[in-house]
Amino acid sequence: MSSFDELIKSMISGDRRALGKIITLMENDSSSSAYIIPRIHNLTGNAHIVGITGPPGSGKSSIVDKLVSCYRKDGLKVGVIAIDPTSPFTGGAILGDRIRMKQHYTDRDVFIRSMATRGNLGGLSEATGNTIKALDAFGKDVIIIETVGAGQVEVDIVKVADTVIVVSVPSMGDSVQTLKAGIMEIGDIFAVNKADIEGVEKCILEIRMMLELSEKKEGWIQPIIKTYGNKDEGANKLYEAIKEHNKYLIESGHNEKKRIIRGKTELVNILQNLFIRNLYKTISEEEMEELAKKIANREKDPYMIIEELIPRLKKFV
Ligand SMILES: Nc1nc2c(ncn2[C@@H]2O[C@H](COP(=O)(O)OP(=O)(O)OP(=O)(O)O)[C@@H](O)[C@H]2O)c(=O)[nH]1
Ligand SMILES: [Mg+2]
Repeated sequence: MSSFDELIKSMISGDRRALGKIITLMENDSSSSAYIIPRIHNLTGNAHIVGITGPPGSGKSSIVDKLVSCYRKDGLKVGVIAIDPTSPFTGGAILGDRIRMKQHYTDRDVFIRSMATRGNLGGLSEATGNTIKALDAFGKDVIIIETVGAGQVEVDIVKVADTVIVVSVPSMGDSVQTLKAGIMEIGDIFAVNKADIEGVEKCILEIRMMLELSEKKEGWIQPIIKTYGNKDEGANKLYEAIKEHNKYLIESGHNEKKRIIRGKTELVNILQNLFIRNLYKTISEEEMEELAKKIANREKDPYMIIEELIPRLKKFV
């Protein structure tokens, strides 16, 4: 039996250290994923995947901490993936998560994992997808993914999550406007956090107005819930709304549709990464630089170059 098989076996039997190792292996090296995923794929598809996104500092981790307590009260096993696009090297926000969720770090039925994006979106999606699979195969009932609402990542979350919570805070002013671009459509539930500070009703009104203008979800009215990340109040309502949304997904058959979208996303992500990796194996950084210079000084155009490169790229398409 290979050491990978041993590790997979240990993970399936509930060894948290093995789970951590497997996630690291898959994060660092795609060929590990190509070995591990086929051996765990059949054990996945049971967890409810919840995405939570919103501006930096809006209280996402504080809310996750409260939600984890709700799940644990019901005896459910929880996985948390905190994606940190802001500080790949300093680990600042990761440290913040550790402080925010510290009461759960010692709970054996809660597994918290932070991931830095390292500016690699495609890679992030592949790694996140594989981490979700590992947690799912490990037997987690729910997997919560926290991402800072910063561009593409928050829109991508919708492709991996069953239920998406969008967090906003009252004093955001213009930020509510920036939420508009794409984010209203992805939210299944809206949390107005820091509801203890002024302007909460105005914020709710603004969200409601924007929801009126955006595309409706068939058979689901997105609730707007006041939360207090620093107090227990509100978290229960949010928890109930998440359960309600899960019920709606199952009863309406949307769950199946989401699974198909997810399958497609997985395929595209893996293919994209495979292509990019092979591309860089085929063309050196120096050659890429030379080609880019030719485009810049109008010696050649990108399509012309690709035409020339195709014979070399053929072997992996
Ligand atoms: N007043 C008030 N402060 C809150 C509330 N919820 C969270 N905070 C505080 O807001 C700060 C940021 O909270 P986090 O939970 O770390 O926010 P986050 O969105 O996870 O932050 P990043 O992951 O860094 O984007 C912390 O100091 C919290 O204590 C709330 O409801 N009211
Ligand atoms: Mg956080």
